[in-house]
Amino acid sequence: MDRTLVIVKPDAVQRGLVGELISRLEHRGLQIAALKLMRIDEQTANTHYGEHVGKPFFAGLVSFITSAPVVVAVFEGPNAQAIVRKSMGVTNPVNAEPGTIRGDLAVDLGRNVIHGSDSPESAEREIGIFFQPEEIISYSRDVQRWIVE
Ligand code: D4T
Repeated sequence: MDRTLVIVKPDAVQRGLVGELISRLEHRGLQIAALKLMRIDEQTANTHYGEHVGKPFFAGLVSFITSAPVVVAVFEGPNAQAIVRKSMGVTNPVNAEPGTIRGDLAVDLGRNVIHGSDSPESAEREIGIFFQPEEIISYSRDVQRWIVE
């Protein structure tokens, strides 16, 4: 089954949007395989955002993501990575379509409330950064036959 990493970013935790964001992805039909509240340390932030090292916004990005607790989750389902990205809307909330998480709940690129892996390969890498294998739980749901044909 496909899995992807989601981070409910510090701004969303501070704004009381954890339930809203997780709910939207659950209601879409994805299944929670792992979930925890944590504080990201600087080393983990550097690893997670490694592709952005050297960019002008890197320092601000690391300081933001480490500034307060986040909720990290693994969501599971067919095409989970692509489905989460579409549900999130594009990176800059100014351009995110209404109906998407960022299009409905954010206005600023530096406070865009959620992270989702940008490819299946990134998903595998990022899940490994935040979760030990034993923290990820496989289970079946009777409702699944009403979500996937
Ligand atoms: P994340 O990784 O947070 O889900 O965002 P995206 O995958 O949608 O976008 P990204 O990796 O290109 O950007 C990571 C993160 O950096 C912030 N950012 C980005 C920023 O503050 N200024 C910028 O100019 C860019 C491009 C927003 C998301």
